[in-house]
Amino acid sequence: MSELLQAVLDSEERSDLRSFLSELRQQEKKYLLRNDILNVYSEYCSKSQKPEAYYTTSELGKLIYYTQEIIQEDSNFCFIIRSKIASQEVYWLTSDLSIEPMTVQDLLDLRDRLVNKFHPNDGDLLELDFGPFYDYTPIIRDPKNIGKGVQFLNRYLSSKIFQDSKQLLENLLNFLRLHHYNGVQLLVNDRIQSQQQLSEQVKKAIGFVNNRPDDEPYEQFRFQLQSMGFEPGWGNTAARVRETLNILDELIDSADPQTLEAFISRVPMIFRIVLVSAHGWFGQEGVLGRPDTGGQVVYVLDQAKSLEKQLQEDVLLAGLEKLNVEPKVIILTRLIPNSDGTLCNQRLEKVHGTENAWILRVPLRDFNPNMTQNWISRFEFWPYLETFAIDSERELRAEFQGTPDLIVGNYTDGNLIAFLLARRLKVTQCNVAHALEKSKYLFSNLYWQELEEKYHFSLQFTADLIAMNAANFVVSSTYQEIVGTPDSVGQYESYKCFTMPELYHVTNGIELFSPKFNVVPPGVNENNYFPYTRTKDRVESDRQRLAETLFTLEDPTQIFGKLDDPNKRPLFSMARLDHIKNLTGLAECYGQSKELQEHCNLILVAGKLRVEESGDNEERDEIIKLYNIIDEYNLHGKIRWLGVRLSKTDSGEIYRVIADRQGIFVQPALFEAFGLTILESMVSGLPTFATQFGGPLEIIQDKVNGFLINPTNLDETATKIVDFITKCEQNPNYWNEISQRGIDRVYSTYTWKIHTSKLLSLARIYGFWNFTSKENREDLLRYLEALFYLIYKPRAQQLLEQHKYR
Ligand code: UDP
Ligand code: LCN
Repeated sequence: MSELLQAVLDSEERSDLRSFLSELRQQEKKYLLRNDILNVYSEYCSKSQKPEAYYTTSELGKLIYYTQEIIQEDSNFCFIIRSKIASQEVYWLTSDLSIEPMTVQDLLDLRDRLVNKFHPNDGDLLELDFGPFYDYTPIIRDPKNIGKGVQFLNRYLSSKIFQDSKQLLENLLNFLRLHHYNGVQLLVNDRIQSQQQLSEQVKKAIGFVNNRPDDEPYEQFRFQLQSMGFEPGWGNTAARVRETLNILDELIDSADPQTLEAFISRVPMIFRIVLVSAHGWFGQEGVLGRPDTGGQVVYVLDQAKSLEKQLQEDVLLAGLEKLNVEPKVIILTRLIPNSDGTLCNQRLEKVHGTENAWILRVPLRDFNPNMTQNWISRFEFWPYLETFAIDSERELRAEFQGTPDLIVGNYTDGNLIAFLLARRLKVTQCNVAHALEKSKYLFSNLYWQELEEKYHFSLQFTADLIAMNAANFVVSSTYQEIVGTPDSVGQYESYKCFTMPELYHVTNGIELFSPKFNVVPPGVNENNYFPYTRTKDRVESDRQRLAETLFTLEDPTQIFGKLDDPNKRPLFSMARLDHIKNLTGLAECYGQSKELQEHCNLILVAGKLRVEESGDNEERDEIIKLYNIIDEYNLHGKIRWLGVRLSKTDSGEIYRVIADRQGIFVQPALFEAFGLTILESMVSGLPTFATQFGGPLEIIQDKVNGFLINPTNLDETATKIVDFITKCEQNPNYWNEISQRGIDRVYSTYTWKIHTSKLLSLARIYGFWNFTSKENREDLLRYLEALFYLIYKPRAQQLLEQHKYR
């Protein structure tokens, strides 16, 4: 029995619970989510004239705080209580306060009945349960360690070496033998045949390099090492080879997690990487701000550059330079023949500033040219993934003249393609979600049938389940992306248990305590985004041109609004014009606050200015809404709305121009998975106000290096910004303090260097783990394949049929 429920029943508040249930019965809604529950509770408290402290400190208050959902059926209730992160308890409460625990199956049936999709005569639905497949793997116990998979795995593996050193060291030796580059053996050769020999030869080799000067190049003693059983890959100088051998020696003698990680991180096993970002516009110029095209493109491009650099450094340090080892990174995306002035119709494009990182664009098979020659929304892209993966395999093999060592998927479609490719190529698969749509749209699974025509969630959620379970490891940008916060469910967590009425029930969709989850936040491109005070790195003519564009230029084709007083402090935001980005909410907040209007102008860089220029439903709705708000609150003369596509350099400079005027950046999204614009604005030195819903909650430390806002509370948001401005006016240094702390926060925690060294280290450790563990993934992968062919594929084919007539 839930301790929270029991506490209420054992106290004098038992009758309060009864009255609260009666309040719930008066509600029109029968399915209440957390916000609704809090509202009903607050109404109940005020109606019953409860003292203020009761709201939070009473036993009932505590129960309500942890209750995520309440579902009413007849006059009884189902309470879904999440008293701990990543775990839920479900109870059935009757009017006489008897309480019964409910099984997951009962809960899913109840939800189905709610949408009238329960037909007992039809028998049961397909039930998906991934739980048994995780029985093979070690599981994290404490929720606070979720997302620290690799640390856990290192501890686990090193304790195994300790317990059963012979077997694991044998595995390690076999693992070291595996590595080649273009047919050249790396690390160990046939002269070392057993773990015993490995241990002896390592000591001998250490003795040998100990007598050589630190900086002696590896090439000068390569052959002596070879005769002892060691091939290239241990280091580029005597000092580096000695260091690596010493780490291995320590690992053999007394394994601990740090030594294991230090050693495996040095194993030269990754030279070729594929980053799959399949849908939409993927390019280096002229694509950002288009529908579906935002942070993911920025993330993948910056990651590719940083990975290449890191791989080059690793190759150098491992002493592989003379073998002509050339790391290569390929971003795999779709080719769009009608490319609207972008380079998305080019097969191969080099990534700027790299030696060997490329964008490889593979065309979709020509089905109906009206579809496949044009941009396709991410919600419609599903029928093309399988054939795209098959065609891409051939192209990748040709480009690499071999196979890649790691495949990283991005977003649902990229992750599914990564699964298909990794399966065919037998390569480590990593998943990056960016944003999981399931939690973005309320009741997206329960009412999937009604939403299907527009969103095709049945395909998306099935693809998510397949890819996230198949991945060897998952990289998330924040902890809450996996398991949320004490009062909100995480994005991955929302896949744990849900119903797709009439399609399937998911009773255990993902193991959140699996070490496959790793929090590795992205960084920010430091060449484009840097503090506004670094004047020597700024181009004066760009600064002037962009200041004019932002505040005074008249160009009705791209810019709306003329400012009465362009010198007022700018309140700035930049985002795609999506509903969830809520720029219209920000405009409304500004419109409702006379004080904000007095102190600031509102400057928005977003989407397009005209409905007829947009091919995206949500963008069109938001354009109309924004014009309505401007008229309703008469914001003419106070607002500028720029429907421009900025070049990469301009998009960096624009933040700095706002900072020159001691402006403020506001990110008002209703939900933001991570929020790269927040890093960009902070590193530029702009005090940043960002949504408390999602990733920004982890990026910003409230009132220390930025501010968190509840964008649905317009009044409170306006007051927070006005308070900040007032404080700045009283103490002119306050703006600088927050600005500097924002800059420090990004440089200390969010750099691409930190990201890629961690990512590569993960790839190596998981490579080793897969090799050594007895885990049998084949049964899981077969189950996932069955899902793909039996559920995903027929539905994708149906959608393809519909595309025929577009
Ligand atoms: N961006 C841009 N022009 C726009 C809108 C966005 O250059 O009109 C860029 C922005 O600088 C950031 C990215 O697109 O690098 C948006 O990333 P974020 O993670 O904030 O949001 P997403 O669009 O991925 O949801
Ligand atoms: C998608 C989003 O919605 C953003 O919140 C992220 O910052 C972006 O991807 C990059 O991961």
